[in-house]
Amino acid sequence: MELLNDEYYMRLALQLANGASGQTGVNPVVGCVVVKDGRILGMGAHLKRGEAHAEVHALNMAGKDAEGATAYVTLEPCSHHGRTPPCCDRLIAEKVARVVVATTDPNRLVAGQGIERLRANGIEVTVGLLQDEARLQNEKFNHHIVTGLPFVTLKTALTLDGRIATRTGHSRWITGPEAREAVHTLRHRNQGIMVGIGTVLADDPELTTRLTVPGVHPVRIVVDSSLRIPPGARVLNDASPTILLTTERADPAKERACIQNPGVTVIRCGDGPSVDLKLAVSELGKREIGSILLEGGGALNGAMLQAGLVNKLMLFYAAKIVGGEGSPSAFAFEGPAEMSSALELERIAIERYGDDWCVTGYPKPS
Ligand code: AOF
Ligand code: ZN
Repeated sequence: MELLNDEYYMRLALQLANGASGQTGVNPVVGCVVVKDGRILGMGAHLKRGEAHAEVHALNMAGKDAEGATAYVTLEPCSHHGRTPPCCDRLIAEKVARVVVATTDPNRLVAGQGIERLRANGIEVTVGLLQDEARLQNEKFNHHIVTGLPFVTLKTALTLDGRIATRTGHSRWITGPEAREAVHTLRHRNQGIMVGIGTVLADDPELTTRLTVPGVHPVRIVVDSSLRIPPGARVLNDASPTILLTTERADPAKERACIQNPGVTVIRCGDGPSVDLKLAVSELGKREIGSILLEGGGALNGAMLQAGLVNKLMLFYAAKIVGGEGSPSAFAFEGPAEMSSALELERIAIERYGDDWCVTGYPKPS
């Protein structure tokens, strides 16, 4: 009976966390539910980096009644002084009797110490309930906190024959409105959105989040090895930030012109003819961009895949075939000689969006 109850409340905590997805920056999403005698006393979610953690919101709501209660938390309560005081100390101070944790915190400043401290103070702790869901929910945070690199999700719309445009370059639209709306949700859920200069030159996109409900805009990241971006490009001329990734070879005068626009940053990555993508991604990670939606053309997608910098793929297939000898493919890279060396995906999921399908997968480690 207790296990069933536990699962019910942990699911609720996961839902609370999910509601804040996309608005916590490099921080995880976390939900907390405080329960006593079959009654929910407090609920909370971490809503913004630098502001209260989930446990604090839920305990504030529960007030004095938290004594003797059970707290359900989707992530191990923190034990460190970060931007806010440790949550485990607060749970101890409120005399909570039991804490149910979905998964441990991979942040090395916590990493099991939160659980240890709760136990050392006589609190019963259960760990691992709905762990897989909880880990998946924070896959971006888990990657960034451990590697210092952003979690890169490659997203593309493509025809069944793997093309992203017709032989004339025409591409509007491959997928229908439902899939395109889903992409705007993905933009909201990533801190950065990355494209190649080819996309900017061809479409002059805004690269913002346009949803039926308001969303958070990601930082626009343009890979532009020789700063070919035109001064009038939309991504340079609105209030949202844009990062241009270029090389040491780019003309300093062009850089000066670009950074005249407020919100524009230029990062030089390597002195080769094209941007050193490994270096670029690590620079972005250092600037606390913990997640990137890669919406490249075939060349950038291919280069990022080849460099092993893609963590997840979301491929929106339309039931269309365009053929054409030169029509651009979603992945332009040399590719292996043997089928046995193809890049394989694992943990595949397929979802339907209107008339289209999204195939999600993760590159198999080679
Ligand atoms: C929790 N509950 O709701 C969250 C936790 O800089 P701070 O103070 O926001 O701390 C961020 C770190 O705290 C983050 O890297 C992760 O380890 C943990 N996040 N922990 O107990 C929460 N958001
Ligand atoms: Zn905390």
